[in-house]
Amino acid sequence: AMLSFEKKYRVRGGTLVGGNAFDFWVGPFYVGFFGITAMLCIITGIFLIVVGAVYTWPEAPAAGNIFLVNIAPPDISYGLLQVPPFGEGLVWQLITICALGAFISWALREVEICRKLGIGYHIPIAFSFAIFAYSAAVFIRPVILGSWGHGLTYGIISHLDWTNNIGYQQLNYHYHPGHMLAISFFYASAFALSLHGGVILSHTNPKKGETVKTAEHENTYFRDVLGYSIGALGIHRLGLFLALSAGFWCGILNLTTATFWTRPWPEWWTWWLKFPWWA
Ligand code: UQ2
Repeated sequence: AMLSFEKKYRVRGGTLVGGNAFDFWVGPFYVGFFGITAMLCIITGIFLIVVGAVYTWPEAPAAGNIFLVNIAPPDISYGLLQVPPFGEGLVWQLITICALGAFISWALREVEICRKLGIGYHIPIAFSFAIFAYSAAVFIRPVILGSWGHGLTYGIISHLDWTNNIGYQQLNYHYHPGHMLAISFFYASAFALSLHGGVILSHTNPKKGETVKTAEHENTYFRDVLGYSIGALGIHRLGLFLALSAGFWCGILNLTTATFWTRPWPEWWTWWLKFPWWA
């Protein structure tokens, strides 16, 4: 069933591509040109994952165990331009194209919906940070290093092994400043969301017979505890910043590993020790 306000906002316009041609809904879902391209990429991608999993099955030592399925990029020796056999990397490349096609289509469909509603582009911009983090692992870093073989492998256990391997290739990942920043932003995101979720529920869910509290209660609470309230709008700006920073530094972490810095990560910190007042 369509909600009363949905009908009101189902208006023509705001499309980036295709004019009125794909400007329609299927049930609750807005379609648009990018809804079509997203569906094509999703269906093709899922089909290729299934085919790729079956095709590369003999490589799973205990056949039948989904945890061991691994769809790997081509061998590093193929570089960026040589085409590998289907089961030895081409299927990984095709899946990656479908994934990027689906993610980018989804972001652009979000843009069309924002335009339709006349709201800001915050959501597609936010999603683009996630697309950036994924592209860093499967596209940008392999291009910087000159071979698709450096891409993230697809599999439940295998992607953990891949992460472990490139992480400890440079002695200790935890000394990577990008890793430190990404982790810190993940922690800060969880902290901010727990404060925000807590304060919202605490004043909008009163005991039976009591009234819902106000924005002044929220402000007063944090001023009592911390001497500072960031405000109702501020907490959402901060939340978006913290969350986007986490994804952003994940991507930077990936791109700087074994590319611009090839020595052990603990050695990166020698600039710190070279300060004149400590030297
Ligand atoms: C706040 C406020 C909210 C909130 C929260 C705060 C009324 C409903 C959670 C408190 C947040 C602060 C002081 C920032 C903390 C900093 C980090 C890095 C987590 O003031 O305004 O609105 O939900």
